[in-house]
Amino acid sequence: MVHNTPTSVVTIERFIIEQEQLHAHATGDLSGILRDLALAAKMIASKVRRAGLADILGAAGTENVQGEMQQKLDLFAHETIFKAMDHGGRLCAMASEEVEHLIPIPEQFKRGKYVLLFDPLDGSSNIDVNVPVGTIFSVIRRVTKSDHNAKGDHGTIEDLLQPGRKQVASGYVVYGSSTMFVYTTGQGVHGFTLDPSIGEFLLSHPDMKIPEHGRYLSVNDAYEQYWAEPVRALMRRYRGLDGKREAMNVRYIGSLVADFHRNLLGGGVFAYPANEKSPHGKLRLLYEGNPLAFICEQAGGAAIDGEHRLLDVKPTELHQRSPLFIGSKGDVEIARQLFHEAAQKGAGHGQDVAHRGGANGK
Ligand code: AHM
Ligand code: MG
Repeated sequence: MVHNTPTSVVTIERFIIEQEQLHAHATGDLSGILRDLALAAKMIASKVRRAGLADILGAAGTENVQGEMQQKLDLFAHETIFKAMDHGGRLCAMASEEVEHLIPIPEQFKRGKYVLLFDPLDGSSNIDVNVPVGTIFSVIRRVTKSDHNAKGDHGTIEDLLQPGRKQVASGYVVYGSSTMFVYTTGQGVHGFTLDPSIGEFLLSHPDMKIPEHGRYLSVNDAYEQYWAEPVRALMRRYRGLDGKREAMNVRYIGSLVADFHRNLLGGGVFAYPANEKSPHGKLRLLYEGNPLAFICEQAGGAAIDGEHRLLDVKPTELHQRSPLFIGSKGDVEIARQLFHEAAQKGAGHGQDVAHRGGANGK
């Protein structure tokens, strides 16, 4: 490959094609999905950049499936991704954090062998205060057959509800001081920065790796009063208060993609534990947890829901929530061990809900 000299300019399109050529049997479908997503990301980026100027700023006045206020830009991002992806003939169904049910491919278009799950604009409540937001996506190969219809059969809920380890690609876009597109197809994690003057994502962070132990702890402390004792013990450990490790620096933006991206580069842990008020945590397994877990593992990190590897959780609902501990392998392992010990002692740790199914509620 030619992209490993520091001076070569590699567009995301070219990189995707080069990666595809590593697979003898690739049909180009996955590459097409990634290219369409990169186009959608550019369209969303250009809108987000103008958020403070355009009349688009502010709440749209409707509530999404989880009952949160949708921002106008959430709707724009959702529509943009849907319209960029519906007609390529590569997908048989989609699911979005903004929509309650499976999103079918319109009848007139061909159906393909993949499903796409996405969070169109995560952290959008931060837009009004000019904080980075992000898009997260996950691509999985369908499990149902597709040979009864000339245009291919529609995908089903079974195609969407697969464990995260089945992902063939995942990624995120962070709309920050620059716009970055970061993705994996299981061959490392690669980051591209948008050059707005030419409208191209250029390879800027090839083969990203997260340090084994890191500097940053990202968690919302306001929930401490609602955490189970093992979570409190874990946070004391991360903060160096029990004398067993050096204190980490606390950084919490409250915008998952931005928090995750910083920790991927600098090392550390992002934690959204279950708590008394949100017994399943807040973050969604399919749109947030799994795609970032695939990225994190590919970068050498880890992601768990408490005791278990996140990518092994079998989802039961589209909008299922799950506790999330994600980041540097060594730091996530501390959480896993501590929760495991608490469970052995019979104390429980309140993070094991994702395995019980029906984890949609707060
Ligand atoms: P959203 O999907 O409605 O935007 O919510 C998800 C966001 C994440 O970006 C962030 O990590 C989390 O909510 C913050 O939640 P909290 O305010 O409870 O700390
Ligand atoms: Mg979200």
